[in-house]
Amino acid sequence: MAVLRIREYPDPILKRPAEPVDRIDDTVRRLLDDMLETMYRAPGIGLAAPQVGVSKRIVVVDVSEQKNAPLRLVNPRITWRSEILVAAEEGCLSLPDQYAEVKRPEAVEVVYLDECGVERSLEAEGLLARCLQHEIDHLDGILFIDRLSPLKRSMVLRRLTKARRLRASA
Ligand code: GNR
Ligand code: NI
Repeated sequence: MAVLRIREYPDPILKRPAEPVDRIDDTVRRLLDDMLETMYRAPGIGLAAPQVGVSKRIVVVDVSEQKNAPLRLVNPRITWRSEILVAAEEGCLSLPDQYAEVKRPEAVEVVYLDECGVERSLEAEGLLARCLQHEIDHLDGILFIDRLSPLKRSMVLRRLTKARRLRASA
């Protein structure tokens, strides 16, 4: 397994809609494992392939306390969303150290292919539902800042620029 380099805003790959996977082979399975290792190392609770420079519809997630419940999702899609929205703080490995409240459906159903190419579905709420929506957004070229008001979005981007300036001068 390998730790991959995480692409950060404004890398153009993060804006591009990712391509569906047409065949789940060893290359895809190796990428899933490398993405899990990269996510655990970061550390993060989810990672989408465009974040490691691969424009394919591939996601990994693990919201467990003990980091022992990896989920591997290929071609995931949301097939149901609750009408109730909840706001909660989100961060993104592609916008390091930046956090903001994002409003999203409280619960979703996601249909996807597992690492063997078997179609599965899962219903999620709470942090798992939030993380799945955040990752599937990445596959559509959407970052959490795109779901903020223009004012909040520019505040986050200013903070990011400032943090980078400080880091560069340290
Ligand atoms: O590690 C992450 N934490 C997180 C917290 C709240 C909502 C979504 C996330 S996903 C993020 C990792 C990441 O950037 N995935 O794309
Ligand atoms: Ni993210």
